[in-house]
Amino acid sequence: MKDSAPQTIRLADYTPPAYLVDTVSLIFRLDPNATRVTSRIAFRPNPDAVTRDFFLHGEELDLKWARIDGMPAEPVISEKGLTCAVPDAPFVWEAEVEIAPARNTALEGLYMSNGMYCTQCEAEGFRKITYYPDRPDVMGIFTVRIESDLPVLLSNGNATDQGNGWAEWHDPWPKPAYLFALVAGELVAHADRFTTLEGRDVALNIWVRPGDLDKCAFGMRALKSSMAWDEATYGRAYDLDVFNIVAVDDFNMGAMENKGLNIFNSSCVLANPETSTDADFERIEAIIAHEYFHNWTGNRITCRDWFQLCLKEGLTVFRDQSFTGDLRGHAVKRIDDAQLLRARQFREDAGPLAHPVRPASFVEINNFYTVTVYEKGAELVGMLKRLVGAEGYDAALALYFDRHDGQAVTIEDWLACFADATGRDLTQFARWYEQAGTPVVTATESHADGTFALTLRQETPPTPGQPDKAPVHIPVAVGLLAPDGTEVLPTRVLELTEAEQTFTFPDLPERPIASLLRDFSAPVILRHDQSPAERALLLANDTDPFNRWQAGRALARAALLDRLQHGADPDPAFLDGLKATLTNDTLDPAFRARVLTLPSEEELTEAVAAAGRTPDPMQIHETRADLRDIVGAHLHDALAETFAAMQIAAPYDPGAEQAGMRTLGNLALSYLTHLEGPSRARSQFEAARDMTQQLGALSSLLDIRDGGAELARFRDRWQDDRLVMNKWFSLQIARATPAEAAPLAAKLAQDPAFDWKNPNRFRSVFGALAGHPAGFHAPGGAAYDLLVDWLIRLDPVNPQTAARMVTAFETWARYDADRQAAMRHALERLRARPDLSRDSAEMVSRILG
Ligand code: B3K
Ligand code: ZN
Repeated sequence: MKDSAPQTIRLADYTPPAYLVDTVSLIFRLDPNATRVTSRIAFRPNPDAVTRDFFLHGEELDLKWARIDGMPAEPVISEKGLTCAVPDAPFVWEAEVEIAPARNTALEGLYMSNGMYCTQCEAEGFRKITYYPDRPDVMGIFTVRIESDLPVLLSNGNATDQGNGWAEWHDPWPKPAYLFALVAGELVAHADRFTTLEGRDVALNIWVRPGDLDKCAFGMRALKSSMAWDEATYGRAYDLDVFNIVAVDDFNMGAMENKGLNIFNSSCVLANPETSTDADFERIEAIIAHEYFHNWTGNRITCRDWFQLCLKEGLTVFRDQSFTGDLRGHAVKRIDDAQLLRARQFREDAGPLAHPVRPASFVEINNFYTVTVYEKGAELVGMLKRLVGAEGYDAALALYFDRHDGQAVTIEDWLACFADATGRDLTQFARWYEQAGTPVVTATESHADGTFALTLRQETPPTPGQPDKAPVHIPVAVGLLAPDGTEVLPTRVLELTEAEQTFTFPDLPERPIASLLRDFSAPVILRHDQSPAERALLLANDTDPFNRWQAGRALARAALLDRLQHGADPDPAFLDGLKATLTNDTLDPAFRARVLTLPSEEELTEAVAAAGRTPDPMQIHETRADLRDIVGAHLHDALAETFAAMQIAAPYDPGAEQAGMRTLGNLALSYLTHLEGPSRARSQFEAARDMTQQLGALSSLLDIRDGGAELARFRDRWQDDRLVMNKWFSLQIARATPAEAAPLAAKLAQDPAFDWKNPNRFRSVFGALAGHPAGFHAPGGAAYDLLVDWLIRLDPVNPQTAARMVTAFETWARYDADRQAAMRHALERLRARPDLSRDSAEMVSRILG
């Protein structure tokens, strides 16, 4: 059903619910086309309510009957839900609705995937299951009965009883409806157990289709590490007798933290060395941790309303980042997180979709599960920790868990815990949650009479709806090095709160070299002019590994930009710095690989646009390729030695040590293949014992327009493995030449294995195309038209996934007039669809402005 006029929901309009829920009993009689859902809900008036208007959300439901305290009710039904006259006292609502999971292609609510029933309720999917106050500040205790012939019937909480064709579940913890889940199917479990620090014996299961049992061991290990970590680090123990994870093939995002019953996109939980890369393993470990950590940050303490989404997401991302850092090393993790933030969040912040970490309004909340809410949200937690110190952070979190357990709260409540636990005034810090845009911090230095002075200026550019910005509270971690490379001032956190401030450092007879924004202490763009020699010195000597990498990055960016503008050859300081890093065996291979990877085309595009020029995607692509070959030639012998040194004889292990070696080995291979041709890559492909090596080799071959035969063999070998086949689709597009990318995507979209209704498969083609800047923006605009053709097809079937992919166009304004016109034209074509979803309509109109 279509909305006549999509409504804007505003944070400022929040009102408490009129009625609260004590208990909910649901009975599901499952049927693909006619599932019956009976609900029995105990309501009571909310003492804090401002109205007594009773409203239950409900969409696409066929109401069979409704009763209040046993008497027939007469609700008034609209597209959005129902209203009804109800007592001004506690009462019991009962109703039965019919829904059709098999026809639910949007994958929101109760739907089917490969014959299995599953649910996705966050944010507002529960209203497609039954009539209910579907808002996170209404928390109830759920009891669920499932009736079906399928052998495995799961819901939240603990299993209480079961028989032939039915099962009952009870979740003792009050929760909002978005955390409800149900799964029914022919599933098998990889089972294990965990004993909590409170002595609770918990049954752990990863439920999969029978053929996938050999891909569960790693996920189980990650789950147990996550449980132990949350106990050791945050003092948080698990609180039910069972923890179930289910793998589902058709899923709009990564995974979902439903209480006691996490549902995962199969690509985010299933792994084994033959089919999964090191990057897959690391991502799976992090997502399992993330969903598990939500049990406390999200479930036990939830959000008052969806504007507070970062309260659970920013914090939970921060927690999963710390977990990965503890397991795999903080330096490399910080580099990866900063790169993701810069590549994707800075881009969002700089364009028409910019919004605050806590948005003030939305049309479709699913459009706000963004890098800004998640990753910038996590950065805000990190900054708080840096400002109050590790002990202050622990005290604030202890207070948060103690004070708000069982509640649905706000960012104000969260910040109050920090203020109360540490005595710090966070009034100005709160601006980070309200103000969109990436602050630009400009640093200038002077040195006189033994005193070094550092002046920091901050400015946040205007963003849609926010023309004027106020200064934010920025922790800038700083260290100083002497010209011989020794550290003369260890890290200290400066607090930049004004538009401009000068910090002085006495007793420095020699002018020091400043290492600023160590550990990427704030999500800002730092402008700090340093000479190539100073940067090379930092690359070689900085004690802060992040800034060591950053110095190399700055050199690489400068080399690329100089070449782009003036055709200049790279500064020898850059090439020598890379060589010194590559050959320094005392450095972790994973770290060396980060330094040796040139900035992406996307990063360069951003840099060109930020300098006020119009990026030419083709020129950027070619310049980067040129520089890659120059670097490769300069480092040739070292690369060959490194490649040899990174070969591993031991059996595959997905841990950081081996993974780092394979990353560096594959990077060396890619440089070498460009220089020497296909033979090394071909041998690696032949000998590969794991997917990381196989894909690394194939990628290098495709990069030099070779590897056709290997690609065909890869397909033959993996045609029955849907997750590996996603890689087959995406890799060829990612490695295609700019001119070939769109035609190849068009061709692959006609492949019999291209199941476009499966979000993973859709993204494996069109996400890959959108992620290939020179291919997506190749002259003529074929990629724009192709993507829009497919979005027009996908939108009525799965609005959420379609709307997400519209972000491919968010950067249109930074390109030349022809590309702008072509992108606008493509978007107008989408906008003109008579039945465009609310999801995509909101995205298109925000992007076009
Ligand atoms: N909370 C879910 C995301 C739900 C997205 C709804 N469109 C996964 C996560 O962040 O853990
Ligand atoms: Zn989350």
